[in-house]
Amino acid sequence: MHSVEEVTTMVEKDFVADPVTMEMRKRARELGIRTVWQRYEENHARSKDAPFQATCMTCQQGPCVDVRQTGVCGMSKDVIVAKNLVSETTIGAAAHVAHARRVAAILKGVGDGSISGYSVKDGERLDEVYDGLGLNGAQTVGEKAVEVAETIQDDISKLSGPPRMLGFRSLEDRKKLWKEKGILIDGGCPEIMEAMNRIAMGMDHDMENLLLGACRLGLVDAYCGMHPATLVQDILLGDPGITKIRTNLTVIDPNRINIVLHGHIPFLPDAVIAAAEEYNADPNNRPEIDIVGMCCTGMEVLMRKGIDFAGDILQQELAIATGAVELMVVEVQCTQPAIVDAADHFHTTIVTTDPMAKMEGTTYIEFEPERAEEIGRELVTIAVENYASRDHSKVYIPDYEPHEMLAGFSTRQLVACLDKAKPGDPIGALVDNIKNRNIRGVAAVIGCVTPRDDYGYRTVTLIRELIKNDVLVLLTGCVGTMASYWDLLKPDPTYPGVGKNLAKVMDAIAKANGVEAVPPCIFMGSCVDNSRLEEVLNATASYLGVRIDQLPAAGSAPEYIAEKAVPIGFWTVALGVFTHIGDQPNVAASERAVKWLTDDVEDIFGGKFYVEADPYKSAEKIIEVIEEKRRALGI
Ligand code: BF8
Repeated sequence: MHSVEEVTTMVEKDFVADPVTMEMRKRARELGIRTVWQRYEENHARSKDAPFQATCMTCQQGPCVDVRQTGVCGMSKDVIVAKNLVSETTIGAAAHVAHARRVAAILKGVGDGSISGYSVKDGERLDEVYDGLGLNGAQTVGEKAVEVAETIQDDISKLSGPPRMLGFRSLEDRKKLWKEKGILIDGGCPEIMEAMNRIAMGMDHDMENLLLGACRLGLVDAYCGMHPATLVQDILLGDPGITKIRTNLTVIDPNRINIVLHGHIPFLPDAVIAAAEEYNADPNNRPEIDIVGMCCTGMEVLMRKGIDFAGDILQQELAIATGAVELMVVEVQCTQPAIVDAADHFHTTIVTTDPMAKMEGTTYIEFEPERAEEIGRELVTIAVENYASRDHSKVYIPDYEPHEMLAGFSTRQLVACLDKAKPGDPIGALVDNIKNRNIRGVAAVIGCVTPRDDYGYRTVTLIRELIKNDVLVLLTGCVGTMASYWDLLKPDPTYPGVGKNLAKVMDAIAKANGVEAVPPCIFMGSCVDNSRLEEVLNATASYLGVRIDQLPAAGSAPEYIAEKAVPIGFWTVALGVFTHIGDQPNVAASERAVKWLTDDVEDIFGGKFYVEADPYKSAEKIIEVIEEKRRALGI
């Protein structure tokens, strides 16, 4: 358990915070725009003890705040914190299932011809998913698309029986274990309903049963949310290809009409990009439109379309504070409602597009996939017309070059690169280097960015420590793109800061692929692309003939903030992964719950949570775990 002091802001004197973000924070303050850091300070000062208290807001006998013995109903602190955690996990899983639901409907519409703005771009992926789900009999691409879509929809809704996607994407030994331990799930929506049911007043009062329930929601998130989302996006928008893009707020070009795409589901963004290209193709239309991405949608469009990335969750008000954004299009998740206040200082129009994510003070244009092209053009027109209202004297973009980022590493791209290094045996190329200690182990560093510390401190320091010690780092989510601001995704043949053995492997892979260098870390995409990480784990475990929990591998979400991260964490623990989180969820009031999450659960699934804010200590522990796993494997 951690003391209050340990989880408050960390600042290290030698750490250089991103100067662009720091300068824009100052600019925002001068303009009277309250940023997330300011709001964090104000709120944290009042609520810093809350994570260490058991508080139940469920029924009207309460609320029971900072429970000392039991709540009014007699509920123990252990059960209160477990119920609260299940609640958070349910919300996170629901977000990813809703994402999958939306994209499956588009796939179905493309298949049956009712949606014409998208098409099957990756037939190979469609075939792989169609076969993997055990489907057969379809004659045409359209029929296959419909069947895959309906299977995903069935996985989401079915009352009994495990999702077919789980059968397709997880290893046999895991499925067996989950069945034995009673967490094999039914359809996503019934699971979410039962999770809400079990946390209703007077229902589940067994802490372990509740926490196992959170593990179930981890599986819901993965197999009814992230996996289908990634797969449908690959099928319809194409498998990512390796691409070089630029990052940070300075990609916003003061001489262009700027549209920021913000959210998580890249279908409307795809239509906006197409409409902007159409606009730019006419030489009479000047200045040109520039599209930049933000948050996970930004990661989706950088991976597939080579669109520059303007900012993560903490930078959204700052993007508007440049004064050069005509339009911010938001679909779902991770939107800070404060962008409306920021936009009030400028001409920026914010358009919300999803019926479950409306925001007061914005323009609402619902995204209907059947009208994608038309809506894309409508949004472009809004941006173009709004450019006339820009006050050029208020434009302020820090004078720094954007950072370079080599991205687009889907699992297939990664495997293709490895295949060049060891033709016909790509996973062998990875495993050989793990066995001979050139790569000590693999760590996936994922998730959000917190306003707690010096911007970037925790993640960047952790990654630097890992790569220095020859740990291969795979990245997804906001921490991944943020890492690029410290050039951790820039190919450099001198491999600065990379351990000499890991650098040797990277150099060999680069040479085999005919390029000068590969980046020190591998960026694999958005948060739903955590599904790609399971592909890597499964392939490696299968190749070695071991379980996932035996691999010299670990996961880390050093700065998680969103509820979505919580079911992802329970999923990785249930997969058998040692899972580091930088901040403890609000469970510290229960020693039993903390012990279960950080210790007991390992006996069940082979994975567990480990909480540590300090990046040096976290890196040390991850390396220690990797070494233990190596010893156990005799390598
Ligand atoms: O899904 S990393 S802050 S943008 S939750 Fe959100 Fe976290 Fe960013 Fe994407 Ni993922």
